[in-house]
Amino acid sequence: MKLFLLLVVAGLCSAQYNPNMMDGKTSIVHLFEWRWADIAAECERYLGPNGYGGVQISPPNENIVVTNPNRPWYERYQPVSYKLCTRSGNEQQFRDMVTRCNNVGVFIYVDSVINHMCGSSAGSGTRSTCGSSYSTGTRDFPGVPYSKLDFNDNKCTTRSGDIENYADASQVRDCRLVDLLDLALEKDYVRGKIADFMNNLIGIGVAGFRLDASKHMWPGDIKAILNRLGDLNTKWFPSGAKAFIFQEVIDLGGEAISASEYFGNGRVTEFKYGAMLGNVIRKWNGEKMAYLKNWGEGWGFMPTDKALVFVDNHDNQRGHGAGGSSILTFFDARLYKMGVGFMLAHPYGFTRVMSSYRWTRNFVDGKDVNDWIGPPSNSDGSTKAVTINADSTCGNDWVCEHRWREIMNMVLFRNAVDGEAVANWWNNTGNQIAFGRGSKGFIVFNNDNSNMDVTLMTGLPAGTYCDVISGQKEGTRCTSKQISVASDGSAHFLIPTTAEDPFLAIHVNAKL
Ligand code: AAO
Repeated sequence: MKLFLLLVVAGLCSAQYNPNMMDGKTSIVHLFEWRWADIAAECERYLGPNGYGGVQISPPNENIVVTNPNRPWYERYQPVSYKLCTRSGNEQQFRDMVTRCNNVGVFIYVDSVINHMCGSSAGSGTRSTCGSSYSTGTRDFPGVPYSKLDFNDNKCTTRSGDIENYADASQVRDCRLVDLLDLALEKDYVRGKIADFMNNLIGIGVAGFRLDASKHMWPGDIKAILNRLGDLNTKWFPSGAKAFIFQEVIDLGGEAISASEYFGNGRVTEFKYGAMLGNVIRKWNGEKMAYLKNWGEGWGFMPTDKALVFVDNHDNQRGHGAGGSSILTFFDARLYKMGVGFMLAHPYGFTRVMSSYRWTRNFVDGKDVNDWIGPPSNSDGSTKAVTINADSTCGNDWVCEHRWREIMNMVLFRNAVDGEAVANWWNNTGNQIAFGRGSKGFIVFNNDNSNMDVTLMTGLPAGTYCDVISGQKEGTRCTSKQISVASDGSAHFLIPTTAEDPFLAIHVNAKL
């Protein structure tokens, strides 16, 4: 009985760290600002067949329409109601996306903005994505409904009503983040409205949630909301399965609030990961790849089973949030592919791949003044479709990093080596490193300014393997480089500094 209780409790607790993905899948992709119709098609034509386990979607609920600047991406972080109605699509399109993605084993993770509503200076009107009215002066959001009783105005002690000092945990949670009207999450009524919203999504079939601005919510308030969530839809998930939870908490150290306060609710974003990996790959601050030998907890990161990791996210790829200029993005494609390649090869954390749209950066005094630019859109403000070119890249200014051969193939690498520990680590004293994952896969990087010509122990069974960075296995041949592993497990690697991608990876599913 004691054992039974222990199992039940462990089962309940462990679920929110578990992404609920299909067996053998290990990564999700953030399809930032994509339309639901495009995501549904992408699940069927690309993500399912190419090893992706899920999609983080942009906030699906109604938001205010910001016109100055003109339709920035960030308007979606200013809710007006919980109706499923945004530039990405309406409720029927949302349901169609969830059903079609789930049916091909690619699950949906919803970016949930539950800490706040829109900015206090928005005024009043019906300029929202579904026409719901709002009045920020009186704190009225009839579409929910919320009234002035449902906000933290009385709890916040700063003069401006905004967060003024991140060293004070109470104001970070009870005051307004950049003017956004802060919901009173300790109220039963507010918790109920948020739980209804999330349970509606669970009923439709989503697999989990990113909790936006979690640092700005008390961990206990989040817990109280999570306790009200029902089990996942048994049409696609085992009975008793709970929604996967990952909380956005920026903790680079040195503030009043730490990420560990949120471990009891689910996983937490590890922002140190992308900031530090960027420094290493760029060789800034004296960093070098050889130091990656104890990457993970050894670098002061949170425990691996609590971490959600990424090279860049929708904020720090454009200078919002945290991380600074070290963050690697598609703008630095060669370095970016190495960074994402390393992330997907290394066992630490649960991995999220970023998929962006292109915009023209314009740095003024070190700040990109175009950081607000919204998704590719038509003159009426509607978001442009994701078109697919003959070479499988995307059109209409969608970058589709997740379709880059090197990145997609490393998602498949991660699936192939899932559960295997780092093995056969090798490094020179600089930026040439190599490591395996058990006897399932092996990766080699040359980020030095000299050619790499080495014979290394891979730990892989003897045979001929296709390099999945310069090409891949197609039928019975390799489309590019091939590597032969000798009977003792060793192999010869040659990576010139001038290589288009100065790294190389092989795994058991790409063996001839
Ligand atoms: C927009 C306008 C505002 C306006 C507001 C209301 O830009 O001027 O007042 O509307 O009208 C996004 C945009 C915002 C936008 C908002 C609403 O980024 O610009 O405001 O939508 O439309 C903090 C939060 C974190 C948040 C991040 C952006 O803690 O939760 O700011 N991220 C999420 C979303 C994000 C979204 C929201 C939350 C809001 O991912 O897209 O905002 O829903 C420190 C703190 C961090 C803090 C940063 C930035 O970080 O630690 O907690 O993040 O500051 O304020 C070093 C430090 C690092 C520090 C960093 C920056 O790296 O080590 O700790 O510097 O100083």
